Formats: sequence, structure tokens, C-alpha cells
Amino acid sequence: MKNRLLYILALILFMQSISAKADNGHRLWLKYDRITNVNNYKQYRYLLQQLVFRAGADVTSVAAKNELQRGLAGLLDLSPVENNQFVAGRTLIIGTPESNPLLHTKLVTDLLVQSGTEGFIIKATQLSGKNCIIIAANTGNGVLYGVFNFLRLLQTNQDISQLNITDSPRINYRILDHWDNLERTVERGYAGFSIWNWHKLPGYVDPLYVDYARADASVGINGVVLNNVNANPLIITKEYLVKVAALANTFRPYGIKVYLSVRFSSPVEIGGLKTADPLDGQVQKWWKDKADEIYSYIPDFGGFLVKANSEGQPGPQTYGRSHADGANLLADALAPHKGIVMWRAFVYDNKVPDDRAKQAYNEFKPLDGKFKSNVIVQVKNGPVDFQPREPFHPLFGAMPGTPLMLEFQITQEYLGFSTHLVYLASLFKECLDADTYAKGKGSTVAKVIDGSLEGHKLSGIAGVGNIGTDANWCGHPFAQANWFAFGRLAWNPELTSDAIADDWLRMTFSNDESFVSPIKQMMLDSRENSVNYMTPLGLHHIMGTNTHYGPAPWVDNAGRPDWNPVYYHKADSAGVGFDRTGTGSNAVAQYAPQVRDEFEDLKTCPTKYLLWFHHVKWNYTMSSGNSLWNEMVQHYYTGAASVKTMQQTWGKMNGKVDAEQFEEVKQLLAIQEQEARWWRDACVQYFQTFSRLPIPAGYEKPEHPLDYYRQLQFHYVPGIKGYN
Ligand code: BDP
Repeated sequence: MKNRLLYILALILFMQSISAKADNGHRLWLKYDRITNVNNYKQYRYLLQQLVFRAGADVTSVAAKNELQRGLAGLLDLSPVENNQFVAGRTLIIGTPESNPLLHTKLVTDLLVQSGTEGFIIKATQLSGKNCIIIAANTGNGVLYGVFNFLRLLQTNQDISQLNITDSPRINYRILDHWDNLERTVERGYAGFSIWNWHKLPGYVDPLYVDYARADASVGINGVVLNNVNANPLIITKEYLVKVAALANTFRPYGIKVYLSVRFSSPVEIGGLKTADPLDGQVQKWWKDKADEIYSYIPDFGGFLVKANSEGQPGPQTYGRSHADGANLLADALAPHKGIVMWRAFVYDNKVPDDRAKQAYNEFKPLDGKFKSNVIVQVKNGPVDFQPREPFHPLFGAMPGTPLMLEFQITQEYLGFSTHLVYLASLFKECLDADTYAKGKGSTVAKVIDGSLEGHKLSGIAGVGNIGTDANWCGHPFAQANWFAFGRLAWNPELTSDAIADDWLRMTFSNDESFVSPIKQMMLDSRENSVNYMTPLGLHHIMGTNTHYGPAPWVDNAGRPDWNPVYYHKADSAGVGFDRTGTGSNAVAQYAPQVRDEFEDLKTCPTKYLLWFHHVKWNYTMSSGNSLWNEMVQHYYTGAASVKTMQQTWGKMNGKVDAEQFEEVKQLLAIQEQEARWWRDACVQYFQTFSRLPIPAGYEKPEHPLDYYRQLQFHYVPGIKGYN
């Protein structure tokens, strides 16, 4: 009996030791495992013999110190003691000139002149004739960002002997939008339920919230919208505000402010008023009182995000007022507290007899300059809706008198959910680097949104998050890279997709070159692969209606014409594509002349946007020499085949990464491969009913006939509420 008990105990301990070693991805890119490269380890231990930390007692500085201690303990087995003396030897000195006398030197203060409230310097230098590395900033926030940057250098095995980094964010408001509902479902969320446990708040503050805040801060995210843009008015009642305050208190040490999505009709729904008309005195008073109340709970509350008169949401137009009237109403209420309004330009209406892609521009362009100074208009990256590929939104560059905020979608609503490996930095960069020509060549979207093109002080960028209660936060181990990439690009839109992937892989998995180099290439190719097997050559919005799961280009019976895939591809016996040139909807005219001319001419229109702007004949000869039909087939087949290549590449990584994560990615890639063929076979056969041309020789036959794909049905697809 005793032996048996001992045996069971030993077994339990053994199992625990295995599961302790196994990595489920929960630590994200902040792993801080011991550095295995001997040379790097030795260098770091040599250069970091002492730590002098004095950054003041503010909460952000304390968080910075804790992070540094945690990082150094893990990476280097160093337990630095806080020490105010300058000990001889190689020393790490951290803080602000005010809080740390050692940093109160001309060298440091001169370097910090350009650093603002969030920037920092990291420098290998000499102070009082002694070698040291300093991490200095004007504020605790800056110190925190500096610490994360420094730890990243160690995690990615950089040489730190000659450090000379001066960095500060290009964009002020770097915000993660949660589309989380109060009952914990997540709109378009594919990683479980909402991490906000409203029921237990404010009494129980899950330590998960601290890990979440650390992750955001580590990539420079400084704001969080807690709830869905399709907002529940209850979020601004006292019942919820105390819960919101508990989250705000948790995030504050990490430099993160809390924002809320508000429902425009709240004065009626929770305020008992008869109207929500923005020009009504009582409504104005209601919002002012509400703002005062919110700030009484959360003194540094960030502001509101609003989706109005869009997809059934209430808004100022319900009362015959404009979007500017609506935004300014809320802006006035928040202004005394320095809060901002992020007013979304994602509007379209099926009652408007115009191309959906044109409607936001038509609506907002005339309002340029009419918004209060604490309003920023939030524009999606493309003119339709977070598609695998879209040209940049024509509002960028078209509203010089209004600060514009860029909205990306990190959650993969239209990109295979959390099953497909798609590295989105390439998509983000395509938009940020696009040239609007608003003020001549070089007027990139990045310059529009960082405020530099027009000299706006308010600048912002938002990403719709992909986070949920899944152990690894994002559903797919590689989806974490998209959260990471969003933050890094929000801080500095000039970073390359390659550099970001490199950092992420090293921090998350391994510094082993034989892993980093092939897997980085796989990530960099992944977005184009998905475009190829889903929506090549400028096709868009042909996924399952409402669920957005899988292909459904045949759907023509959705509630509104502009929710039907056939509205977007317009395939017929002559050809395929949406004519947005002068002979069609003329959406091209919304771009600056240089861009318009390029897109309008079939010969110069980039192949990747061809069917976005043109209805093209099936036998049209493409620049490759292929007919359009053959080119389309080629893209679909290449796309599906590329996932097989991804599988092979990943297959070689067995043993180079944690076994649990290896297996998880392997299984997800197998699903992706299957779904890529599903997309290919369904789309090619569907479009073939119009082209009536054969699939060229050499390609394998589709697995099932078209009818099979048309009849597929799926229930309880994640991301939308209820039965579907
Ligand atoms: C669409 C989503 C919908 C969102 C909407 C939005 O399908 O769930 O509410 O975007 O951004 O893409 O408001």
C-alpha cells in the first residue's frame, strides 16, 4: 500500500515536472528563459555587474523596476539589488534625471531633450569615469519602455557593449480595441471568451490583467478600449464604472489608459431622456454629467470610441444631425478632463445607391475641419472592411483639417480566424507605406496618421485585438505575432515586417538561426499565400455571409445587397471584378490624381488590385502573358500549394521548439491546408461557371463538385452571437 502511494506521488511529481517544462505560450514574447548562447551570457553578466535603480516612486517606475528584476533574474540569473551608490565596476543605471542624481548630468539631459513623455535613451557610456549602461527617460513611462527595449536586446542576443539608442513613439495614441461584450463573448473573437471577468470585478482582480498590461506595454501600446464598438449602454452605468476603474488601476502602472465604446443613444436608454439629439440642451448636460461621473471613478480616463449610424447602431443622423455634431457633443463633455473622442468613419448604408467603398469618403470629406480639437476620426485601413487585401482608404490624405486615426484588424475575421497562420505585419505595412500623394510624392498613410503631414498634434492608431481566454491568449501561437507587430508598428511605422518577425521569433521561440531564418520567411510569405487562396487579384468579400468562415462567392440572398459576395465580384459571362473607374462607380476619383490615374488605367493598375477597380474580361491578357482566367486559377492553386510548403518547413522544426507548441502549430497548419484547398476548389469552380473555361492542364482536379461546397453549413461559428 505504502509503495503504491509512493509510486502515485512520484508519478504526480513527474507529470508536474513535465507540464512545468511544457510551454503553452502563455508567457507570450516575455519569456525571460535563461540565455543559452554562452558568449552573450558572458558579455551580459560582465557588463551588468551592478544595478543602480532610482526612478522615483511613481507606479510606472516601480513597474519598470519589477520588470527589469524579473527579466534579469530569468535571462541571466542576476538578482540585482536596488542601490543608490555608484559602485565601481560595470553598472546599469536606470531612472529619470529628477529621481536619480547619477543621471542628472548634461549628457543625459541633452539626450533627453527630444524624448518627450514616452521616449527614452539606452546608452553604453562613462559616468564619473566609470563604465556603465544607462536607461534614462523624462518620465516613469519612458523608463518602462526603455526597460522593455533593453530586455528585448538581451532576449534577441544583441551586442550591448556599444549601445546608443534614442527612441520615442511616432504616434501618440496607440490603442488596442477589444470587441468584448459584457456577457464575455467577443465579437469576431477566435481565442475564447473575453478576458474581462466583469462578474468578479471589482472585488477580484485577476493577475492575468497584469500580464496583459505587461504585454501591451512591452510593445508600446498605451490605451485600451475595453468593450465592443457595438456598445452596450450599461458600460457607463455606476454598476460597470467601478469595474472599469479596477481595470484602470491595474493598467496604470504600465502606462495604459482605459477608454470605452459608448452607444450614442445612451441618454435615452440609461438616462431616461426622450431623445439623444446632439443639439438638445438636456442631452448635452447629460453627457457632461456622465463624463464628470466617469472621471470621478477614473481620473485619467482616456475617452470614448463611437460607432454611430453604422450597421444598425444609433447616431446623430437619427436626429437629422451630422457626424461632426455627434462627435462634438461628446468632445465637449470630455474636454474639461482632457479626454478624446475616437469617432469611427466606418459607415455605409444600403439605402444609399452608391458603391459601398465610396460611402465613408462621401460622408466624412465634407465634414473636414468641422470637428472639435479633441476629436480624431478613426478610419479603417481600406474602404470596404478589413479584407485580406484592400487598397488604402481614400480618406487618408483627403481630410487635411482633421486628425485621422488608422484602424487595423488584428483578429483574423476575414483571414481564417485563429486557425490560419497569417503574419499581418505585411498587411499593416502595405497600408502604412502607401503613398496618398496628398501633398505630392512621399505623403504616405504613416505620415497622415502620425500627424506630420498636416502638423496635427493628435495622432493615433488602433488595432482590433485577437485576445481571449485561450491559454496562449490568441488561439494560434503565431497569432501572437500580430499583436506584437501591431504594437511595434504603432510605435514606429518605419520598422520592417522582417525585423519585427525576427524579434518576435527570437523572443517567443528560439535564437537558433536554423529556426529563425526559415520560419521568418514562412511568416513573411504567409499573408500573400492567404490572399492567393482566398481573394487573389483584388477580389474581396467573398467569404461566408455573416460568419465570414470559408468561401461563399455564390451568396446573393443576404439581407442587404452590400452584404452579398456577388455585389463585390460581379462575375458574369464577360468577366469578373468591380468597375470602380469612370465607366463604373468612379471610386477611383476619391484618390489624388496620381493614384487615381494609376488605378484607373487597366495597364498600370497593380495586379493585386485589378479586380477591385476593374471588371476584366476572362480572356484579358495579363502582364504575365496569361489570360485572366488562367492567372486566377494559378493564384488559387499556388496559394493552396504554399500551405503545403509551410507544413514542410514547420515539420523540420521538430525538436527546435517546445514539443507542445510544435504539435499545436502542426495540427493547425493541417487544418489550414485543408481549408486552403476548400477555398481553391470552391472559388475556381464557381468562377468557372461564368468563364466556361477549363482548368489548365497540370493542376489537380477539385476534390468535390461545386454543389458540395455550396451546400456546406456550419453552426455556432465563433465570433458571432447565437445560432447561425
Ligand atoms: C465588420 C464586422 C462586424 C463589426 C464591424 C465594425 O463583421 O462584426 O461590428 O466590422 O467594424 O467587419 O464595426
